[in-house]
Amino acid sequence: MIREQIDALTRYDGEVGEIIRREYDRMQDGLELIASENVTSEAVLLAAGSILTNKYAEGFPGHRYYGGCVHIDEMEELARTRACKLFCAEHANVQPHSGAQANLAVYAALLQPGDPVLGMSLADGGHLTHGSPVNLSGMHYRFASYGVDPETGLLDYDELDKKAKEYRPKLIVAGASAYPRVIDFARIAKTAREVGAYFMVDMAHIAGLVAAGLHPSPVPYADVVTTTTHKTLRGPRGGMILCKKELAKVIDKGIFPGTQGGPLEHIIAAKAVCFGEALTPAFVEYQKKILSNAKALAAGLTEEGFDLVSGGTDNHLMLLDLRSANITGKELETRLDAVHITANKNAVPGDPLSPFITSGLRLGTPAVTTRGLNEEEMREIAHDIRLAAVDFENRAEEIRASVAALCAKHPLFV
Ligand code: DSN
Repeated sequence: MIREQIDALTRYDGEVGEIIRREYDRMQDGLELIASENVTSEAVLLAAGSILTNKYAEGFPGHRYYGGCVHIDEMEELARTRACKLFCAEHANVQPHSGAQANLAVYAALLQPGDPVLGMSLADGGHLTHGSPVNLSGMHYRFASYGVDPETGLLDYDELDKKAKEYRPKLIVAGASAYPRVIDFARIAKTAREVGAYFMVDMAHIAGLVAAGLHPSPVPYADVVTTTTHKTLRGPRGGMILCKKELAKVIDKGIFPGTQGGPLEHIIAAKAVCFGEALTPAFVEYQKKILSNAKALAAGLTEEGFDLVSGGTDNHLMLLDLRSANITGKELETRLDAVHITANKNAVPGDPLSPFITSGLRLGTPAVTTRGLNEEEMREIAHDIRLAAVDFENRAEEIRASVAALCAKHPLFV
């Protein structure tokens, strides 16, 4: 179906169609190991490409600023209901255009400019929108940060607790974009309660695992939970906010009129499809395979001689510490690109190099697991990555052949 869609588009607009065709081929012919990416279903793509893009619907179901929203209301209500069922949440706002928008909307809803906030340091695996000075979050609010123990690579909960008691934040933000271990939300919630702070969890990376019951859910512990819908959750590119009933009004206002205008109702339809898929037993099986593939890839990389931050992984991602491998994250990312393996350079805790170079590489298994790759194939990929790191000049063709065979065996869409 996807090929036919691209053909149809190419008949209307050859230039656009051909670029999409080239991107389709790149995806089909390469192994996607970026931990935050995935391959959505045809149903998600159909909804995202639907006529709902035509409709303006500022406001929320039952309270819109435009006429003609009767079916849009049905769709947004369906998405909200499915989201609440999936995550056992009291209220869902499915309008955030992205995870960053979701986070900024929560800050706008709960904070005043200049308020103190405590979030995980970007350098230790946090996220730009958790208080980086180059992001609006760090410019408008007074963020302090906690991080990981430099020896173990594990979140230092004692340090977090100590900082919270000294700093007295109005909000504590948990969640990460490069942390390979389980996060103890109950423990951070206890600290938040003790210092009288709101507790927000950005579960974007692990949302699929949470939905499947394979990572402890933050929903019972946090006042507000934000997420994207396109990572492990495997839906369309977008965001969502979950919260307790008593915060529903203020959080909704943080999105509209606070930080966004018209919602993307075609994307909300695709989110509804994604939540429907995530409520099936097949999705739980898929998430289990993401985890077993991540464990196999981490074990394979360790056997190949790589150091992993924290020594391994409990979730869908891992972080190679390349300081002992005599190669930078940037160089390894470039070499892997050349053999059709896509990954991203990433700072490791205590990284002496700049974020544009880095001493680390982040790898994740959601997208390759969607394509059906198995644990044995993860070990083959680990070997390919090792060859790229140690003997790229002589072994590049061999790696390309290995990648091509894996991609041919596991088509992007069947
Ligand atoms: N950019 C995302 C990631 O790659 O983790 C986080 O927003």
